[in-house]
Amino acid sequence: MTDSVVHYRLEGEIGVVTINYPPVNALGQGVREGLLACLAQGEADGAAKALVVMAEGRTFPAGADIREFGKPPAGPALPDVIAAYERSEKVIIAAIHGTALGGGLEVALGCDYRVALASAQVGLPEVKLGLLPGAGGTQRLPRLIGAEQALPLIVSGNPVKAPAALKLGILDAVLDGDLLQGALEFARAKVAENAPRRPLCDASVAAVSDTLFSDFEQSIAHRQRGFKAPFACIEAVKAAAELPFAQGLEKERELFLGLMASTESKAQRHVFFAEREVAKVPGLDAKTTQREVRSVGIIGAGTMGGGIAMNFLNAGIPVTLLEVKDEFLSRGVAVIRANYEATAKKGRLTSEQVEQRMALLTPSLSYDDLAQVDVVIEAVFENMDIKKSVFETLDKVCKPGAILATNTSTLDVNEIANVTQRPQDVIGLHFFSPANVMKLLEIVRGEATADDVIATTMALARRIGKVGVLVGVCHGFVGNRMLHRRQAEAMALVKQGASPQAVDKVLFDLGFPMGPFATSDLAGLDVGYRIREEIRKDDPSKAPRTWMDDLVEKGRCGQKTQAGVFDYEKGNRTPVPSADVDAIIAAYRATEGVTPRAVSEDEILERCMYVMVNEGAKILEEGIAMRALDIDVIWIYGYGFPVYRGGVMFWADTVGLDKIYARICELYQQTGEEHWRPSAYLKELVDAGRGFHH
Ligand code: T1G
Repeated sequence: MTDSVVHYRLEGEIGVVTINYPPVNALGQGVREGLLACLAQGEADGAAKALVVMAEGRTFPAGADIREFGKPPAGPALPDVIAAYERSEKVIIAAIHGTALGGGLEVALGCDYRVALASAQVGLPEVKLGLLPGAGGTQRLPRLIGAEQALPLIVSGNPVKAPAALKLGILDAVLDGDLLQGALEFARAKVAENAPRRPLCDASVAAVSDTLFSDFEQSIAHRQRGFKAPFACIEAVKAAAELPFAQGLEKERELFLGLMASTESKAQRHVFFAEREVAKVPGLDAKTTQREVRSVGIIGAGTMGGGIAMNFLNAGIPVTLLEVKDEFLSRGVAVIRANYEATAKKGRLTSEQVEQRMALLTPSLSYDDLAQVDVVIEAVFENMDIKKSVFETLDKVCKPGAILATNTSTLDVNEIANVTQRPQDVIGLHFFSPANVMKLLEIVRGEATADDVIATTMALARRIGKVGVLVGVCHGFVGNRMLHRRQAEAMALVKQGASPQAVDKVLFDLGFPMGPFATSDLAGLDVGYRIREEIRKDDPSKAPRTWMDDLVEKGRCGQKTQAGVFDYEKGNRTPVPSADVDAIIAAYRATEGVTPRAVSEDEILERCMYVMVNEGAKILEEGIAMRALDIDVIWIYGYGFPVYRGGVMFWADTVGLDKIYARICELYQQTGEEHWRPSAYLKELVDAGRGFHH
């Protein structure tokens, strides 16, 4: 008999059902079975006047066991377990600690009362997995707190802290001290006052305004563009308001099964696990020691340096911020303070939190101030000579064992490491702009980088709220190497006849927050122009002039000049196609001897996306990324790839690698261009009838 993961015992006159299924007491098959068995024990126990349901370990159940999804369903089904608790003759109290999420909260809603520790949180995050609460949550929560209050919780999927949950009416009491003792006391009081059972299935949803659901749907339409689950959540809550409980449950089930089978949910569930998998480095022993990080030095107080500094200040880690000139340093510090004050104005920081952060920041004009820091991150101009001289100095100044990191976005980390006597301590920490906002951190391991440096920086990424992904050294590492391919293809499409707005529309419709040209306008066209001019100084053929250079030389630098590839009205970030730009492109085509042709949306999508899939496959072949899921996570957290498509490589699997491979071979045949040379790994997968993820 396998040791049950749910136990029953009598505490005085109260029966206690306790779940013990690490790590998060997920409601797997064994737990569901155990809950029914222990309910039967409690109901048969004459000495038990009421029952308490709780869990050991970190948390009350954090949801259904998502590792079971996609496998043949094994009974008992969670809705049936919850119904059994709801139908019980005995009063049942859920005692919550940790995070009662999804099915966990749904189990608690099947109980008559709910109490929780003040530190607990409750929520229905299913929508983040492309699902909806599928065990009665969309029907019981509106009956408990009303549809108007239930809607935002279910559609956002965000948890609420215990005190707020008490105010909403989800909880009946918030306890201090020992949960079990508090729950037993609460249960005894309910027994003493002969408190009634409160099955939510017998309640009805309080009347709502006629336009509640349509108004709410309108309010999320923009942000939830392309997602399915949020709109299904609204439909389910609407059913709760309009149908009897049993029929509402049926509607919820129908919607849930539809979502479960959807590509969108499979993609979002893939991302849920992938963003946790990336932290696990194959071959790096989980017990690898880490170096202590108590303080950080950052070189460069510009946009990147300042943004990087904020991540550490937010995590309570002291930062020494070094610049070469006082004027740059003061401006950098002022920008950091201004960012915090803007956040405080939105109510997301208190003024004392702003001061706490600023107190951890030490501006400096001398490398000597970095002598004792544990990690240094340089964020100076993207020029190899400058970076080398910075690392030569760091090598002399920093204490032994200090980790020396470069924020370069494309340069060779090995070349930088080799100017020091300690290449094993050198690593790349590639932040994405704006560095205090974007969650992705590409962690670039050099040939000599030591394992404990990798382990330390991967842990540090989590500590500052980043999703750290380990990558190897090549031009552009993983994200930018694929991005450069897409940008080059987008430029080629425009040269051949597509308009910039047509290219942007295709990628916007796929789900990117904006297309490649609107993105360039946001970043500033002059950024790329300066890099190309640098390259052209050595060898013009390496960066041939394009219509983009003409734009910059005419002062069209993007949003910041209200004119770039597109026009922008003052104070408005909406890109407007420009006749001037069309003329510049036409003139460019003429000088290149190109007669423009019609370019279909399919061709735009295939060429912009398949070139990235092919590059991603080559990146895997070369070992620059460890797994396809690492590339997926990079594109979702670094470039806003739609999470409901799972990442570039997951999306490729849904399109079909055979179809993609055939098109790549065609394009290689037509153009002979290196970036269309089919990846050998991609061919191997296609020949084996596999995808990147299976
Ligand atoms: N099922 C299975 N494993 C889970 C899990 C779950 N629900 N939640 C977490 N894990 C694993 C996770 O993969 C990791 O494993 C370990 O636990 C620690 O997680 C019917 C259908 C609870 C806030 O969406 O939000 O209920 O990597 O690293 O940062 O309506 O996990 O160690 O092997 O994230 O402290 C709804 C998902 C499910 C909650 C803890 N519930 N989990 O965060 O640790 S659908 C959720 C979380 C559902 C019902 C529907 C977080 C956490 P490993 P972790 P953490």
